[in-house]
Amino acid sequence: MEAAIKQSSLDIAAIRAQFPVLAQEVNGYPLTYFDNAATSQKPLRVIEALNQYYSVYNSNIHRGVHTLAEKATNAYEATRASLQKFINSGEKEEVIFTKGTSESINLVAATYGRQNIAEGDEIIITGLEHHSNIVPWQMLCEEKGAILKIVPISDKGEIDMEDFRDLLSDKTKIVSVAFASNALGTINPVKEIIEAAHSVDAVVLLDAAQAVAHLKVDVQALDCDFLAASAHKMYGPTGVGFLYGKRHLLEEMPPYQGGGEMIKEVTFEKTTYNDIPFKFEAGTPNIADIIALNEAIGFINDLGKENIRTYEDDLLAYATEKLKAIDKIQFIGTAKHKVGVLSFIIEGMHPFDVGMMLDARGIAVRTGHHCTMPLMQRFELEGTIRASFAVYNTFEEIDTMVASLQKITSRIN
Ligand code: 7TS
Repeated sequence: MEAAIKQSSLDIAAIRAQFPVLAQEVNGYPLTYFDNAATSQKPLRVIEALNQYYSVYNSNIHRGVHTLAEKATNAYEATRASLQKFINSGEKEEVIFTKGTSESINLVAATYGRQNIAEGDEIIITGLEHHSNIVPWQMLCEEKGAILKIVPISDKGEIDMEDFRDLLSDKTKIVSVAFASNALGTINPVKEIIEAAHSVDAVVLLDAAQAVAHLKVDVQALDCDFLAASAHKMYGPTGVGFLYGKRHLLEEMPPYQGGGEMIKEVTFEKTTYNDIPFKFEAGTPNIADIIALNEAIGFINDLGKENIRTYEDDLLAYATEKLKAIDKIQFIGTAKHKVGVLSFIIEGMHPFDVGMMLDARGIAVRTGHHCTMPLMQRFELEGTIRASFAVYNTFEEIDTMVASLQKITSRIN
């Protein structure tokens, strides 16, 4: 198949114009930013929302009677309402603001996990998880004497549902899996996983860090119990993210941290806790960034998730086809269903060196283990070179990367 540039319904030039960071040269070359799985760039409307908050209505939320406090509170809560629609949760109280995916998973492990996991219980994850979806469960298992079970990963980078079903039993209490893999791009069969896990009464957490900006996420249709994500991978600011949880679970869970805002009444003898979501939002949150996240959601909604998905799929197909021309390239992760992540190695070259040489040409890729060391061990690799796409990337940028790789690899022949 000849790689083809497909016409998108999106105006990519107009989209790029909204991202000031893209209009620069790096090391004397126009920036090609292919590190979107690590963090995406931010459109002007997100940057301006931050500026606006600090310049015009900086104020603490939920406590003040004054005008600025009310404005800040309304804007903060407006983001929660937008997120509710964005992931189609039944109620906005089911959306809790956190620092990001890592904190969201830690929150569940430290509250639901501590409350419900006992010695001999089992928690299932897959072999492609990010460290953020491994370590909190390991810590919990260590504390409780529980057992962490791992669904193996095939050579293509997929899980086999039969393997997953084999691990499921009455002992399974939590299943926590990536919606999509940051290192390989694999989209897991999450709907099937959830149905199977529910058949043994286990709860399911989806790590949606790599899904929210690229795939349709409907927590009610999926029927997941928890879902974690980060704003900074969906065109929003760093330092914020969210946890979705079903109301009855969140209500039964103990608080994560103590402090202001999460209480109803405090005496030295006893404290009663606030209702959800505030029970889980102790202290002054990252108000500005949460407000700016609303603009990131607006940016995605205005373009349309379906349009974004189609365009990124075309970029991925084009890049996969074009990169085959590189001598001694080997793709790591060739799953049937993938988000726009392309991991590869070049025989005879260290990924880090390739990354440095691409950077010298203004091309930003990620190299290394991508915080998935067990997955790299599975492929007997130290790391890969990873190009990951966002809606502002272009076919021409892919041509630039391929041409650069051709030059780089010609030196080792
Ligand atoms: N889960 C997945 C699937 C991720 O890709 C990441 C971050 C996280 C969890 C953690 O998110 P955080 O916002 O709490 O840090 N992934 C990457 C990456 O691929 N390169 O840098 C960060």
